[in-house]
Amino acid sequence: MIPEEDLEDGGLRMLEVDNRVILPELTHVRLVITASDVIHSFAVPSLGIKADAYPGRLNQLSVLINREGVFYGQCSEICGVLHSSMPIVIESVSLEKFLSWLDAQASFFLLSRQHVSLKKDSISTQNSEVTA
Ligand SMILES: [Cu+2]
Repeated sequence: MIPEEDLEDGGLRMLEVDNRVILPELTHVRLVITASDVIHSFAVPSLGIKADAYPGRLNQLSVLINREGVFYGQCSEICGVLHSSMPIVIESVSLEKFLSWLDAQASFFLLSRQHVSLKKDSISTQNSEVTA
């Protein structure tokens, strides 16, 4: 959740998130839902979807979004003291925009992995210098 003082103009209080779920429009998508701590409920009323998220179990939903847009939801289970701080935002985009977003994400994670492996290489190089 984005704190109120960090909201941009037009941002919705208590509903904006750091990372939106980006999905393509006019495409059948299956969402696999789970939890890592307690029981939550993944609900986006404007899309007509709601599914419980249980630790150690997988639950699934199918969704077909007919248009581009932004859809807001929240956890709808009383899951703990931070229950009111669990917004969900799904952004539906065209397939072309989705694919370019996917490429950007892949590049980002690939660069991140290279950065990590470079760090590991420098660590092992340092260790071999010490042991040699
Ligand atoms: Cu929750």
